Amino acid sequence: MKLYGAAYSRAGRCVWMLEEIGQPYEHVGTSPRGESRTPEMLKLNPNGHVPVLDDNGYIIWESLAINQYLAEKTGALWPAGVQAHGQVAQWSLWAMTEAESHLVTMLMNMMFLPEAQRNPAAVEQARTSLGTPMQVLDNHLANRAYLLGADFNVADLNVCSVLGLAALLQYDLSPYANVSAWVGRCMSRPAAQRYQQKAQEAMSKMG
Ligand SMILES: N[C@@H](CCC(=O)N[C@@H](CS)C(=O)NCC(=O)O)C(=O)O
Repeated sequence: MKLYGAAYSRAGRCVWMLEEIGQPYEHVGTSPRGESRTPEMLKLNPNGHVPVLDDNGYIIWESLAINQYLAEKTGALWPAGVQAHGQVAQWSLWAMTEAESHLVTMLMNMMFLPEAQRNPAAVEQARTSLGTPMQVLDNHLANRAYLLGADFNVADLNVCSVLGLAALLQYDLSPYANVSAWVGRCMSRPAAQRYQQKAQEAMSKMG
């Protein structure tokens, strides 16, 4: 099992999953700043993005699909039953389509773009738009500890790791008390702590 992608990038989501599984894996900290577009990397992922997982010659990309594959393959954090699998896909796709784009807009315009190109109005628009999916999640978590019920599984890992950007952006979770408590439960897991440590180390090496 070989994972490509720096732990501070979206590859961190898969680092967290691999840490949960607890089997040995090789981690190549490919930087998303150019290294993901070398001819060798483009052969693995023609999109030029990380993460990419090479499982003994089987190549898969897209962070949340990698995690779902790893869960099903190993049985770790993989709930039983076809309906539960549907819920895993539902929440993973929801995180990507309903929440991530707003977070990325905020990230670009608050941190990544050169200051002259940043658009504060886009940040405010994204912040407002993010409120809708956050309220959906908060309502869902009102009467359950985790997305599918009593147990943490790959759906939680996927959604929580996408929403991890919110912490980086100092997005205020306090209006969403159920989300805030759930994030606390997810992030206090030893594997999540190891992932965060790796992401911070990789970020500090980046300078
Ligand atoms: N939807 C993809 C997005 C992957 C993605 O955009 N990765 C970024 C790093 S966070 C990347 O590799 N960027 C480098 C580039 O586009 O050149 C996933 O979740 O895996």
